[in-house]
Amino acid sequence: MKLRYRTVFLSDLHLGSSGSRAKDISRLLKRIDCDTLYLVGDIIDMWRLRSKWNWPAEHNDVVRRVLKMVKKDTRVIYIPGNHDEGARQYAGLEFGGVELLIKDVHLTADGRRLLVTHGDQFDLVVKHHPLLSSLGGIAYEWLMALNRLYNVGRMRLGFRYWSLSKFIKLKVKRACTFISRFEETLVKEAERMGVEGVVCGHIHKAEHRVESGIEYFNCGDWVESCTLVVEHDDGQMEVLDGIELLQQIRDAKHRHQGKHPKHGKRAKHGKHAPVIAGAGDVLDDDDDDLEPVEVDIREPLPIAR
Ligand SMILES: [Mn+2]
Repeated sequence: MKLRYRTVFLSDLHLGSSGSRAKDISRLLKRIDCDTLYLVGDIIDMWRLRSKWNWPAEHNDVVRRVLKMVKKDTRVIYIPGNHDEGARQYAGLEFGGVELLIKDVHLTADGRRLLVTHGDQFDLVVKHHPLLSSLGGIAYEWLMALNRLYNVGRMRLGFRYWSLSKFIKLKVKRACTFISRFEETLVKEAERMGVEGVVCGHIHKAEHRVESGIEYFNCGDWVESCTLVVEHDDGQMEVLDGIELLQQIRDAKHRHQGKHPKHGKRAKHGKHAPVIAGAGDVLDDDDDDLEPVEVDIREPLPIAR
């Protein structure tokens, strides 16, 4: 089963950091068939890699999955963000068929032009207070680690995933002001460029809204919310929950095999094992169809300082 889209926009995968949901990203990419894949920044977290080299096999699998899509004629455009800004110096070049660009204007099937940018250039905190933003980054990582622990407990008890940062973003007014200012600035930039909308990432908050006639899309992230923006073949754009998509694929697969979608193989023992979002033991996980490693990243990539 393949999910067919004209364009897929993913951002903030943060590969190389322990929080990255790399396995889920690979699972989803495996099921996607699209003409163009935009990687909208913070794909490889060079900030984290610089302080601690952490590149498990699952993170490499994402790279291999993307390269496989290139081989199958998907156009892949990588627009670096602030966590992979080292790659910006290679803008205009191509790596294994992946095009590197600072920003792009995407033309939808129904003729709308959308500015594609990571968005950190429009984040005043990152721009003027780099120390503050990296401290914020460390605090964020601690919070995420705490949130993961909490959710392991919740899932063992059969509860749904609960997002701490979503809660904070909803509750804390300052975070709201920050987010709305970011969104506003990007809408203004699209207006200035005379395009119909913008697709960005950076603030880890998936979104679609229309502000003064300009469409604002944010891809969210794959550290926590696991979201993506897609363009259907008719030009319709949509923000999707990646974990829900994976669940639908799983259910469809079980229906196909004539099993009850909720209980899978374990049902015959009469045990109601909870289906955990992201736990892919029921999903076909073999990576035999992956190409041999073409890019083996053992050494840190050169980083411009
Ligand atoms: Mn960013």
